[in-house]
Amino acid sequence: MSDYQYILVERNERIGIATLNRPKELNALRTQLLGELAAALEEFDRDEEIRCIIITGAGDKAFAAGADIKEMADKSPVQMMMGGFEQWLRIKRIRKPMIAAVGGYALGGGCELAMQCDMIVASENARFGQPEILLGVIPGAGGTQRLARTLGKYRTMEMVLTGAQVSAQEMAAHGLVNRVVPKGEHLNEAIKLAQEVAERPPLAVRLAKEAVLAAFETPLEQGLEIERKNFFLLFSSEDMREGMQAFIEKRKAEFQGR
Ligand code: CO8
Repeated sequence: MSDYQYILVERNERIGIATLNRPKELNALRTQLLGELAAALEEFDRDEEIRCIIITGAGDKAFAAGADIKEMADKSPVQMMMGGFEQWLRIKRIRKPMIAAVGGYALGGGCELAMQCDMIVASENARFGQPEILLGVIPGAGGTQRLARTLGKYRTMEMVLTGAQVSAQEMAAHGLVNRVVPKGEHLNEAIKLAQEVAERPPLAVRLAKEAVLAAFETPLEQGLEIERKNFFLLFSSEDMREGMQAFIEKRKAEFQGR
């Protein structure tokens, strides 16, 4: 793995863990940090040993308190466009499942990064919010769209128009958080969830992720088509033969990722 300045990268068996590591600045997302994160995630995505990825934040105060306001304050529109935005697209293209393990603040770009993940595990002190309006801007990395698709119009409007923070419990009640755990337990719980996913056949996991994401980006007919084609495609995998044979023989399936 490469040397990074602002993130830590580790492997826990078949799980890749990327930790945003600027705890004194509440893991604010500098452009370089986002570039490092995108590179680390791409490396995990290419690595056949890795089956699931976790993104978390160092320290107990924050997952990430947003884009780095000090870095952003003087930027022009063109600098913003040419700067960190490409990194968000790179993160969006990761094909393996990603879990956000959120302890403390997930605000602005931090909330958007958590929402780019496929599942969110949060500790009970986690706080989610899109406070950009308080800075004279609006969310720019998916906040208005991804919140609205999960929480609906009215809650999203309240969050985006007031910038108010929302608790992990409330986000769980509205379907944006999978599990709320005691303070400090978010990473352990995310690892447990990742281990479950890591045991599943990786080709099916990858095509399942693609199909679920299609629900957010395509009309129903097209999403159904993607699902159907991915379903048929998996009948060419050895893991499908193994999975069904193991069921018939009443034994545990041994998936090889082929
Ligand atoms: N950027 C830079 N520095 C930050 C940020 C941030 N987002 N958040 C916290 N920090 C720094 C503080 O400046 C402080 O540094 P210092 O000690 O040098 O003064 C340190 O982290 C600790 O923060 P606080 O002292 O403020 O800690 P508190 O516990 O008092 O407050 C809060 C915690 C409530 C989280 C507070 O820090 C806060 O409001 N932070 C800003 C939150 C925010 O507005 N986030 C949204 C930023 S805008 C954004 O994310 C847009 C994303 C667009 C993406 C699209 C790109 C193309």
